[in-house]
Amino acid sequence: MFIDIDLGLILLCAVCGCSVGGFAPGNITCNAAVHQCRSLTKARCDSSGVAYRGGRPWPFSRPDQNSGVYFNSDTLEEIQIKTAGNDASVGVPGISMVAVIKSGGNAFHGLYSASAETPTLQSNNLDDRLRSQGLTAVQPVKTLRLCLRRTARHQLQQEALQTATFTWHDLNGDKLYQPGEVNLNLNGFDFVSVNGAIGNVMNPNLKQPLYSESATSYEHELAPSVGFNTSYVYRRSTDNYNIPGPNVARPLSAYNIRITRRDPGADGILGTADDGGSVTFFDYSPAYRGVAFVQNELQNSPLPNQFHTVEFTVTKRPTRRWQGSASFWMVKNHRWITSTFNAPQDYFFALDETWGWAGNFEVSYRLPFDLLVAANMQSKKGAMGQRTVLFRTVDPDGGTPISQLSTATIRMEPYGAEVGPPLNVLNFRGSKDIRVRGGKLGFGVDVFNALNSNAPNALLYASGPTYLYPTGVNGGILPARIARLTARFSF
Ligand SMILES: [Ca+2]
Ligand SMILES: [Ca+2]
Repeated sequence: MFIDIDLGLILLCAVCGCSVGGFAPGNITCNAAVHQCRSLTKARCDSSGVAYRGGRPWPFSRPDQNSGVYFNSDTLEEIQIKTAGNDASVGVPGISMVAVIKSGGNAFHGLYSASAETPTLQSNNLDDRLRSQGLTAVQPVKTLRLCLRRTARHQLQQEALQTATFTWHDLNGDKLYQPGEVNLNLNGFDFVSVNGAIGNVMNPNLKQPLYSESATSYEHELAPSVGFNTSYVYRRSTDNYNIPGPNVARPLSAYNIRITRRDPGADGILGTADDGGSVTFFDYSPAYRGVAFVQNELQNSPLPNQFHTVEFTVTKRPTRRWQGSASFWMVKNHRWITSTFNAPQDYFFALDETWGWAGNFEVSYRLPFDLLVAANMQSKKGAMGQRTVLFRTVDPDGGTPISQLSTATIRMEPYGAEVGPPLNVLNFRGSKDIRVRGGKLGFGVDVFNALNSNAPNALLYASGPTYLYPTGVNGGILPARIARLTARFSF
């Protein structure tokens, strides 16, 4: 249970929507509009009753999942927030907000507000499948265990600036490291990789990525106070790069050791029904082993990303007691999952050619006695991804070991081959204001996630026991349905 009591700090119930389109569709995120009303003093919130994994309390798990921005609406005279249907004058995708800040005066004004959520106002949206994956609303669950087997490596850390990874030979089999079990020579036979400044080189010709956008929109009045808007946006980014960039000291031709392994399928276990075919990838020649052959250089990728977005919106201006809007957009992606290519396998399924979509629906109605009721629905395509397999050093079938790379994570299918259930979030709000001497008294009730959806925001795609498990804040799923009661007095 938590109770916020804010003196002069207002809970702003801005219904946040899905960020549309964008240069990085991986970041097309839906704030789910649930539990969006936060005070400036978020640290006072307790998280009991909220789903979480691994026994770790999430002190801020219930607030919005992406935004770190909190508005104090008491400072705003007027505000307009559009989650969709922006015309070409809005240069960036996503939410557009226009606000007029209050001007000062000699008269003293303020607002007192209190709101409450309790476990009795909260539902549980866990089902048997999620419970079997270790999610629970009331108690900590088993921690995901990382099993270190004999191929475990020893890490050497120097002043926390860089990390070298070596192959560890547990010569006496006691599962403990003793000096002499690893050749710590950075150019020696046990060297696997290095992270940090030691392996990075400057590229004086590096350019900043260039983002360009073309947009066009069309508006038409369908009826008095009802408008239709459609827009098309083309976005393109060039000269993209990923930190730390490709290793220029180890060319593509160095990857000349062919390794063929059997795909263990989604369960990560060989010899079961879901096994796939064989996959071939490459390890680099031992001649390129050692830190002398690590020179990561930021380089502009010649491969551009492109996005086409179309959007349709119908808006009803506030007349005859009601207002509302409905919008729908789709985006066609042409996005490189990585801009860094070293080994031939880095090109495997590296292009995201998916379609994304989302929709918003909002309506509010003013009943007699100044009772305001509102509903807001957001839908969004489910989490997308592609299955990967982590191939370890030793081939269970006795084939060539991955001697230099040590391990290889391989994308096994096109991006978007895995699509989670759509995210549908329905919220309701009712409020009533009463004029009293010296000010205005208001009462409100919100119901967030009325459908009690448990759709995941993100999933794990690594083949193995946790394949397609939800991951992230709140166990990776939408927070359960919850009601909030609010009272406020403004003067
Ligand atoms: Ca040992
Ligand atoms: Ca299998």
